[in-house]
Amino acid sequence: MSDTVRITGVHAEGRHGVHEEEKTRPQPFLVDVEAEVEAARAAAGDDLADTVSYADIASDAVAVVRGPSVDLIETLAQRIADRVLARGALRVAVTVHKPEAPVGLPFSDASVTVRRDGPLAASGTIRRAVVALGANLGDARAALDAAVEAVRRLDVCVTAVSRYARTAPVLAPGQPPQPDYLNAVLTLTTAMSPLDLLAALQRIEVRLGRVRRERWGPRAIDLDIVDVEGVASRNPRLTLPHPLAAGRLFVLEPWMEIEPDATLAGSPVASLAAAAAARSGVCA
Ligand code: PH2
Ligand code: MG
Ligand code: MG
Repeated sequence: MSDTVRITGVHAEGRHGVHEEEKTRPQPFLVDVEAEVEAARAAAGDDLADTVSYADIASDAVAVVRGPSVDLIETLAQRIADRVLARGALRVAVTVHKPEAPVGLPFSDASVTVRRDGPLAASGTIRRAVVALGANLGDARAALDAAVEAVRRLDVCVTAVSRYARTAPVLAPGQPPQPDYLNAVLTLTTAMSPLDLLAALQRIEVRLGRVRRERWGPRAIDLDIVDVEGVASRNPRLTLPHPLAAGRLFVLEPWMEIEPDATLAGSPVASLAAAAAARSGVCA
């Protein structure tokens, strides 16, 4: 479920069209945009920084319409969609109207609508993803085994699974003690969208007995998407790369074992691991 930020009838003059005359004499274009966003955090905190501003969308539309001349309103709509997706929208629909197009017959409006998925919602491109597994309740080894098996049954190809490492729990200040974790990392390729992969991993967590009690509480199984090739997201439902992974040895070390040359947001995982180990006073 997501929310919609909508602005309609954004007006600007532009020089777009197939006919030579259209490239010199400006004519009006009107733009409607529907951006799918996750507005719950913005609404809870009353903070514009957590959503996409309709004013920014309007300035995207105006910039494209006033920008370089193109033949097609499809191209304008695509360019506006790209800009709105870059602002963090999950999906977008952009309609460009050209009410004074030189049609040569009476008409009231000509328009094109394009609908585009942002990287979190887009499926159909095969991408590599990194998933971190952790468990510290019950039979953790059996839980990791079952989770890996369940992931293999998704529409994915599991390309590597690390060894299982026993790790001390990383806790928030003041949190009561917890049993040690068993952690692992796996890599996979999939054409599922990152959001569909997230939903599938959450179903596996539920089937394996996960209950959500408290943040960072002990858990029967935890499956976190650490990284998806080519995707950066600040969406609260799925932030990519995982915002804490760069400092977590229990993710970096198993990951390095299966992908020694991996990078996370541009930094080699090996150097991140060395830095995290130095901070924790452990020899890497
Ligand atoms: N996961 C947490 C919090 N702390 N500590 C270890 N060692 N391993 C984890 O997987 C882990 C943690 C929240 O997901
Ligand atoms: Mg986690
Ligand atoms: Mg998790």
